Amino acid sequence: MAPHALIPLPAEVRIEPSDSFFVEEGTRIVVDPGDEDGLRIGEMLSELIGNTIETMPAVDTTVAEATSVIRLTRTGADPSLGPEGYLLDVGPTEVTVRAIEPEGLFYGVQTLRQLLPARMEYQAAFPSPLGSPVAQIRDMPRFGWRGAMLDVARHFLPAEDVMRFIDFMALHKLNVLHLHLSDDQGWRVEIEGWPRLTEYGGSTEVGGRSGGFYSAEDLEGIVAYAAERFIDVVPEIDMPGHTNAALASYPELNCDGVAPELYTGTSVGFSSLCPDLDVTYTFIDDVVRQIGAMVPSPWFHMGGDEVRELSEDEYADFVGRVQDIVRARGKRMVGWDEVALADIQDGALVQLWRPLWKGGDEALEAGAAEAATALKGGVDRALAAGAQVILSPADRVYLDLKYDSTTALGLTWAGTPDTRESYDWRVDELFADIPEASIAGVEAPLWSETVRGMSDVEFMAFPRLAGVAEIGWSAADSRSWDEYRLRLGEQAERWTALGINFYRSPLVPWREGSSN
Ligand code: NGO
Repeated sequence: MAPHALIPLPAEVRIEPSDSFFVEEGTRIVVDPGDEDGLRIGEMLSELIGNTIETMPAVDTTVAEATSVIRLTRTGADPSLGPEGYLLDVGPTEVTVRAIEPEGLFYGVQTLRQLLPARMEYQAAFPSPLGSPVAQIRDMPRFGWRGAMLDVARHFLPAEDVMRFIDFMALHKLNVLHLHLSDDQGWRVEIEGWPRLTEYGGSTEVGGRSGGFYSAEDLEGIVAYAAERFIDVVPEIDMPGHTNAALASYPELNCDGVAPELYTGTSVGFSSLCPDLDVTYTFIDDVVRQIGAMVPSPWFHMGGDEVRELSEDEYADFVGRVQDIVRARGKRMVGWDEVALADIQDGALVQLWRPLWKGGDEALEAGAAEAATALKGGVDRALAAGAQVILSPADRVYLDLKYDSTTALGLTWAGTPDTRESYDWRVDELFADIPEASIAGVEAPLWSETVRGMSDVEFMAFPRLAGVAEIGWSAADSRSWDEYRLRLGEQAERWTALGINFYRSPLVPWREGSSN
């Protein structure tokens, strides 16, 4: 059995299993006077605990005569732990979370949650004592970008499902939700002045079923829900390729003025916005401005992947123009790794996804070796200009790939990364030629060609997403698969209580538990 079930693994953990803190009917949560964020985080904790006890713990700024206290405070915090770091001290009668920023308080609470019994996650649990071992934890993340991506374009996911996914991200201290909002098969966000994008372009999805889209209120609702959990929603409108839904909606966006049919298959690379038309850039500017207003993130993801319809020069000019629009609208650009072939500016992010970084170019086939050389040259130039990278190597962290050849859902184009392969790699080995300071972090994309509805999403994401969360958060030297798989096995009861439809990987000793 693992000594604790914390994922991601904290920087320093001391557990004293012989002594415990118990949440009781009289337990109080105490926050600093005037700390609105602390109050909100305290209330979230109270609700969680409230599943399992008769009276939800009161959240207040003082405590008269409680025998058991959970304190969330900014005083005595260690600034060297950074804005997301925290100290968690679980004593026999008092728990203290200290952090300089609310993010840190929130993460300290997630850690406390994982120390408390999994049955607290049931919505209406039978009242029973909740104990945490006495512990001292000092923690901070390795990377600032710890992301997951949902492709709501190939198969649409209603806002409630996205929020449920956000809950699971928060439990694992992930802080970026990248939403892939448009592709050949669907346009999923309302844009004023371009109503057919959603009315027509959003009407279907892969397989030809009816699709769907987010109104501005829906998207703002998702963003607000995420923000309460310290998750930044990064919107992506994929361009110039992956744009059939937009091209089908507006003939004037096509070079020949003729709109193609809606597309419900799963091929890639056949569509492109027309780089020679002025209306293309008016359209992009409208989209960037309006989405930028709905989503406060500093980032706008322009896609940029898999463009086969433009020449290299046309492509590079296009990316340059979009980058200027994004900057003019006050945002910083993110793009899939092909954008490194254009002139990438200071402050942008290049998301490495193609499995071209494998230990030395000799491991690659001839065509791929050429692509790898071009990509690496582009990335070097982008880094020299002041850009950074996000790591999403498909053969490791693409959540839409099958776990093995027997998985019913999923693709296989970059392999079948099982739970071990998606966890058991090191950033400094796989990307040895990129300095750590140039790495913003890691992100696990879940493309949805074969993934329809929340139950499919959960099955493909869990357990792999927990492993990616740990790669993003925990120091590389502290991680090992042999130890991790035990901690992972301990998640079964909590994930079951949360109703997560996770894949019981045969590589993991799941401890299902039976208590409620
Ligand atoms: C590729 C492609 C996507 C596919 C995905 C499937 C990128 C960046 N573009 O990743 O359109 O959905 O693979 O795994």
